[in-house]
Amino acid sequence: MPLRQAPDGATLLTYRRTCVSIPRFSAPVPPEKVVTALAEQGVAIVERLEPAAKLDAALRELSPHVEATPPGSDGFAGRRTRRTGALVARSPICRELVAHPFVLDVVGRVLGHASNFQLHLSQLIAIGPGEPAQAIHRDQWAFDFFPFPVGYEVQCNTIWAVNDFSEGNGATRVIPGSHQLADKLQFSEADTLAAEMPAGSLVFYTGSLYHGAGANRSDHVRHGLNLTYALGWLRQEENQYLSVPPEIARSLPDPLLRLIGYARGAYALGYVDDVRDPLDALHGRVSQSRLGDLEKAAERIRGR
Ligand SMILES: O=C(O)CCC(=O)C(=O)O
Ligand SMILES: [Fe+2]
Repeated sequence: MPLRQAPDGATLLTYRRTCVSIPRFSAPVPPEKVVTALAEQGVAIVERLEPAAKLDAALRELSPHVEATPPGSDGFAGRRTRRTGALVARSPICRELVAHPFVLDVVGRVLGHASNFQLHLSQLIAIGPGEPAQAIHRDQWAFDFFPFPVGYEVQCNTIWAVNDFSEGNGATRVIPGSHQLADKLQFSEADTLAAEMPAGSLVFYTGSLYHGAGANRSDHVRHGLNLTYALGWLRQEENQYLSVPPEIARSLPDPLLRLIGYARGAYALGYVDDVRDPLDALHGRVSQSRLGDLEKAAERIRGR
């Protein structure tokens, strides 16, 4: 990860003065409050949005796949960390969580400046004991380090606590307010706060927030379910068309398929052969729809 030092001490000083705590809510909470906190701090925790037992059941559904997952091959992925993906194909509970109405409501407002958003990746992150802290980074650097303008969010992440997240077991480390800082800054663990939360809670953060997985100094594995959403015109980090094989995809409901990428972004992105809708192509139907909404596209040009 090509990090570099902060160009001037002032930026870090500003951060230290304003970073007090991570915005924290208890479910149920109106989505607007979470969206406001995300606009202000780039991060927000919603405690106990789902029963801990539900996350535990998801872990049981995934456990054969987790056992078969090799640990990471470099320090960033974590040599004592397993990252198990294809969660939409592998876990009915994860399908529910990917399409969680409250989460989609929040994400839809954070990414509402584009014509649609989609699932970017699904990953159960199992951090083993002894894993050091991950380098502090922005997830949107995945887009080949393109310098998106400050305030233009391209990604909204969620990490569900499958077991309790604590400072000692590798809770995600975040720098509230850092979504507004310059790009490619370098931070250390001491600059961050631990997103501690009980199982069944989740932390939302934008792709612009500086963060990283914490060090696991405990004797047990930290399980976090990372479900990330990004603008429909960006390439997905996890290739859903291969991660969810067509025979499984055909059994999934249309709204979930749209969410994982069987949708056209903007006016024409993602069509199949003779400008067919991807859902028509998946189900082997003749085209029942035309391209996207031309009038809406025209409105966007006019800036409405
Ligand atoms: O697992 C975590 O707490 C965060 C992981 C992360 O930030 C990443 O892998 O990009
Ligand atoms: Fe990350």
